[in-house]
Amino acid sequence: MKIGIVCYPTYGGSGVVATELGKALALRGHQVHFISYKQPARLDFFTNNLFYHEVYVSSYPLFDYPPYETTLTSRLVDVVKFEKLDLLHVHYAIPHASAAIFAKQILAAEGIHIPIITTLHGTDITLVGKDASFTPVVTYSLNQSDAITSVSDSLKQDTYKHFKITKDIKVIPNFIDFERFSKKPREHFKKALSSQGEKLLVHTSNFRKVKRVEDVVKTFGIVSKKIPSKLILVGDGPERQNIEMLCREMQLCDQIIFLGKQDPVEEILSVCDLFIMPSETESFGLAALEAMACEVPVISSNAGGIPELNIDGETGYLCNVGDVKHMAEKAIYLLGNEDLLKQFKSAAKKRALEFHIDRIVPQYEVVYASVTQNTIAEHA
Ligand code: GMT
Repeated sequence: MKIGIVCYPTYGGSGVVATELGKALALRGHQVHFISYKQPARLDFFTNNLFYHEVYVSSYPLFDYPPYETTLTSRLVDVVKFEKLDLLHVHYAIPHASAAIFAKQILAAEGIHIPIITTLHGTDITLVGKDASFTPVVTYSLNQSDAITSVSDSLKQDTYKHFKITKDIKVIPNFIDFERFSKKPREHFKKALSSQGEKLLVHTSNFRKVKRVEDVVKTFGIVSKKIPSKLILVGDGPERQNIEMLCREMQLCDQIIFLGKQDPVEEILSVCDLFIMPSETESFGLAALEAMACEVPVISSNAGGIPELNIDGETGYLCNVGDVKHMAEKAIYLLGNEDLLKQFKSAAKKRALEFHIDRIVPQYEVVYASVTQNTIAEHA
């Protein structure tokens, strides 16, 4: 099949999932065309069936706000026609779904039928999308999509709650590539981070408010009083400076290591003992899945779709949002019991295997087949 993928090119979860999906589809023999304003961060190799089409946005001085959606729509029309795409798969509703639906209508006027699949990732519904100023556009573009998928059942229910959706939403969870995300023997690295054999707690995120990184630090503040430990913070974003200030106020600077944005996150996860994800909302929790694949159990909030991944008392623990005392209690309990920790580490990996890329990607192919049936019959 010839598949167009529209996504954000940045390190955000939706862009990562879209790019990894495109790469996997290309390996499975499809021709994949990425369409975005920058080359996606994870698009680190090309083959003869993997393409990237850049969207250029005009900087004409009249435009206080660059008309990205209009330019994207035009580019979609162009790529669909020139490359003879079979379908467009857009990731993150805003503004990708509405741009795709407009492109579909333009193409329909020229007698070209292009099916649109919209995948909902989280904040496009739970934070940004439910802002009333987006409601009519998001509702219309979802209802006009030929198929809608969401990364968890929780996000599916949120979508029905916040928008009048008349279509079925198919849940296809995030997935993980075990060739990259698996525990690597990195003893020298472990020694460098925990020279005295301290336990290593880790958090990776884009340091946005919704991630509640301050709860990670507060939890660690309690844990470090009982368990010799260090906290590794991976990633960067708007809250980074506030978090640095908090570490200073709590006099934890010696025990907290800020690594900033890191590509080989699997190398870091491989030497860690416990992942902390206290998010306010989280549609799935891809970062937790990456940790679990590297045999790191997870202490998380019970927000959104996280309980569909992290199993309380088996792969980690679930706590109410903001309950740092409970999170710390559970962390101390687990880190203080070597046998239990070992058991949780292997349970985390076993659970992650259920989201193996080879199990999940074919579910998207089934959706593609269902929306292209008529088109392919027409072409035949
Ligand atoms: O984590 C983020 O805030 C980025 C965001 C995105 O859409 O780029 O991630 C969302 O999509 C990921 C991939 O489907 C999910 O694993 C994340 O849980 C989700 N984030 C939130 O819901 C906050």
